Amino acid sequence: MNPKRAQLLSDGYVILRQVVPAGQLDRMRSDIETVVARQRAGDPEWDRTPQPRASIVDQVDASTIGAFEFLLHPNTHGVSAEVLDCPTEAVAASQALVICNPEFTPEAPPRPGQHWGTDPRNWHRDVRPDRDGPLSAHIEDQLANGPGYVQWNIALYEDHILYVVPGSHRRLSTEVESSHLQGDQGTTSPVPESIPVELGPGDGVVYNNLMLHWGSKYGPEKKRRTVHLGYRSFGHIFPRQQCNLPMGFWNRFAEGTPQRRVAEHWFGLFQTEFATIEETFRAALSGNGEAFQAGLVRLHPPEKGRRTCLILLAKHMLALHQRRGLPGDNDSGRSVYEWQLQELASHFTDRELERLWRRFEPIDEALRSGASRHVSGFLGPTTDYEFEKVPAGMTAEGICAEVLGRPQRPFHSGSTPLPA
Ligand SMILES: O=C(O)CCC(=O)C(=O)O
Ligand SMILES: [Fe+2]
Repeated sequence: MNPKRAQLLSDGYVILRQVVPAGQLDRMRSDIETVVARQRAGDPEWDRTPQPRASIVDQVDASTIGAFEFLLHPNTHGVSAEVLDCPTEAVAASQALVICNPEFTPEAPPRPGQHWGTDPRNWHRDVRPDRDGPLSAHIEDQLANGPGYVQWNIALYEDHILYVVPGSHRRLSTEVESSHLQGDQGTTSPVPESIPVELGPGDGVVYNNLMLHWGSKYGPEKKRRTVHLGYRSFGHIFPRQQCNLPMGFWNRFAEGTPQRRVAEHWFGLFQTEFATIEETFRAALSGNGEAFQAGLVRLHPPEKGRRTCLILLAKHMLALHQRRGLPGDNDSGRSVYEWQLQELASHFTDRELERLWRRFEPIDEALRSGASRHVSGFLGPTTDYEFEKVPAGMTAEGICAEVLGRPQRPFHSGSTPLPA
């Protein structure tokens, strides 16, 4: 195994020096400064936002396209493919932001689990149980197969803000961590065994965002321009990350250029996967077990961990069901994933979506405990979805039978056993 992948699998992150080659740093800084200036000019809230961010793809133009081209570089795209153990042709960028410092001293972040979600200045894993399912499902899948997504922080100026707990992506939080996080200010102070990721100008960290991490201190003291990227692999596992780049992102590159071809290919990877999702849902609708299995195998080739793919399909189904009846025409300002969901919803009639949803509903029900709460160390709002554990008795076979309209026996929901 290549050493970078080995380190990503064991520690959850790899620090790399000069991801932005020294000779390109000045140009990258100036392109990104233009991106940030544009985002700021277009957002009246920018100067009041404690964690200001800019969208690279939305803000580049022909003269600053270098900031977007950097996503195709061997040091970013190439290394992502290397650590994901995939050919570069099977890896696509899915996120491209710049994290900036606020120009004022913000108040302490709100407690985790607000109705709108959780501020990343609290310790967290990038997991939302309401949208992603329980953490242990993702850990199980990735222990068997490795991750299908990596995230990057690439510092254009020295940056020690991100803290991580090495190895925490391979397990649930320990009792020590949980009691720290539950304590007064526990989500905003260093967790035992955590370390700051120390990046010099141009350095980057590629990491598994299942790992416990923390955006420790956002303030005006130090300029922060940290490029925050995500890359997805295809044909390996079916991860929870979809394409957050804005719809039409490939159009930023001039027609006929090699960069344009790469970006179009990336969109093609996401579209091909979505076509498989559609076929899989259609197979469920018609009760065609063989076609359903074939779709699953394409989405998640290894058998081990396929239950996680089924849980995520239930999440996508929920999102589709919520979109039934909405118009699907306008793509301005939307991410590729939002566009794809709307597009897919429009391929089904309302009755079909209703029928499909009723097939997936028992899975959704079983993933809820019935009691709303927020567990520190997660993103998202307070919810009754299970944060950590997959309900006892929920197997891949059981889910398939349910979805194909041949339920075996009800799943046990919740994790509290009934008194004898
Ligand atoms: O500020 C950082 O580097 C961390 C941000 C983060 O964890 C997030 O946005 O989820
Ligand atoms: Fe995060």
